[in-house]
Amino acid sequence: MKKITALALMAAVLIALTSTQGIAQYKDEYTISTVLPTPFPWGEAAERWADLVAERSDGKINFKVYPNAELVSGNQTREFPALRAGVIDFAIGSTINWSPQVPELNLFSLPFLMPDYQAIDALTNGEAGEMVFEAVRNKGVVPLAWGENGFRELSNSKGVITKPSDLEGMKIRVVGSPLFEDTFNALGANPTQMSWADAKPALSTGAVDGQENPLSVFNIANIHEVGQTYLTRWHYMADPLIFAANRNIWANFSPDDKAMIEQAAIDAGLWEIEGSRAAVPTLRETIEGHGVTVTELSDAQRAAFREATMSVYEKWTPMIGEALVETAREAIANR
Ligand code: X2X
Repeated sequence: MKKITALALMAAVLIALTSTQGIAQYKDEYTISTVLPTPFPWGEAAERWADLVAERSDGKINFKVYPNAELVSGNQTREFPALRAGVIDFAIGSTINWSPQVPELNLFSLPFLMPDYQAIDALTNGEAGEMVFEAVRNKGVVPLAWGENGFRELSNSKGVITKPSDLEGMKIRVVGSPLFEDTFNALGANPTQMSWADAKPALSTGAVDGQENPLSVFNIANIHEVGQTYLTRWHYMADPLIFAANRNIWANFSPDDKAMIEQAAIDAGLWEIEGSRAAVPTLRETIEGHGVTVTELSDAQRAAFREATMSVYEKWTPMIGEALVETAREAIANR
């Protein structure tokens, strides 16, 4: 009798201990949402994260990647709310797609703010990056690490673009935040917002004349096949990717597993950033090999685009936050 009571007590203590430490119950599978699948760098980053977590947990924690924003029926700007609500456990999201819910993420979309990779790194690895992560946290999602979709370049089916007036009246597919509509309106173009799932069909029917995406996306999605034979490398903005977790899912992991999952995200992110940057020269050659006219802008030509989009800064700086934009500018100036 006494033995049974002692055993029952021990069992009760064990249950209490495991639940306060949050290691009571792990799910059989955790979802990771992405917009792009493999072999896009974004999809590769997610697979890498899943592999590292499986390996480092000896198979105990199982992540499964759901690309094409399929957990939100392809509607990529609904990914963040779904992650916050727990419809999705983890995600690697573009700052563009999450910016409708986290206005601070529009920082990276300010046209011609970041001239080079060092500028991106100065933001993500510095105080500005911390401020952005804090904003994500305040919206109820746990940010873990950075990745990168890449500098977004402009393609179209009509002709070479070297100056704002070349964009006059052109129908351009844009994504996510209304900031993009302001940028393209400022340039005299005719922007149309649509999801990535709708972009290629719209390009192939000629419903739109152009689009903007990193070279990796242009090449892997074979955008040259839908009449996009002119590409201008204007590097007007780059969208970092954020590895993140649902808050309740995150709270349920033990401290050791949290540290492991976060480190795996950091490692997968660094690997992806390095790989996608290194691929750019080859991508450029491949795209030219497909008969696409690739135009590089001089600094003076870029300055003309920058000048033409200054109104975007005026309108969006208050929404992003004066302090954040200032911190970012300083970090870029001192990079
Ligand atoms: O929709 C796009 O253009 C894409 C795939 O680059 C993003 O999700 C931001």
